Amino acid sequence: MQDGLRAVAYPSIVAGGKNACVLHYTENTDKLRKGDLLLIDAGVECDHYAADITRTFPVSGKFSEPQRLLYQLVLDAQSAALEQIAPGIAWNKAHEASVEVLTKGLIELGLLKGKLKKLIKDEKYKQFYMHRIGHWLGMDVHDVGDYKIKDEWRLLEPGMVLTVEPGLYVPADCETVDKQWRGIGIRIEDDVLVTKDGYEILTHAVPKTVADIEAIMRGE
Ligand SMILES: [Mn+2]
Repeated sequence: MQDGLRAVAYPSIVAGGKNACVLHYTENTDKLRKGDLLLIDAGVECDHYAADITRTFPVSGKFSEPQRLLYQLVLDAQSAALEQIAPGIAWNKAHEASVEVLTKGLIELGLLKGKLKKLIKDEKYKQFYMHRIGHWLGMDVHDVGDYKIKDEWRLLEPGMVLTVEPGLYVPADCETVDKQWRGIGIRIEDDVLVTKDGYEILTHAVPKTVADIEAIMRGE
């Protein structure tokens, strides 16, 4: 271990298949099955600062069509959220952007039925996306710091570090959606620094597009 890398920042989550739908699954004892996705949420501390990274990738190297469609949707939601990271933008904007993209995509794919605005207002997306976009990151993985000041969402400032981690989790027993979607859990999480002009993804070196993940799984 190189100097400065001291310990894991939190218990790793290594969740194959439907275990990825259990948000804090840390038993990490199940067998991985061909055709399933594997979600790994893991980070080490470096010079006492925590990292918190999640990637989801196919065990056998290639996404199935339903897995790819949901994965791309989560990635699109993350891109939309990242567009809301800049000084002066309220903390909740990234979350709202992720909710809008995910809800719209879930309608298009047929997992949710109804009008976008109403589904968002009624929080129907929460059956598949039940956590928020992220948290402050620093010397602790869920670092100290207010998210609201006097009832107003805090504005981002240069030097702040946060995670951007949308996800979709379709319970294995979810009878309101077509069978092909059930038991798929996906999260994509990067660590992001707010800069003077926008943001920098500190974890950019870890592949996350469908093409890059399938290439690395082929050993390229
Ligand atoms: Mn996190």
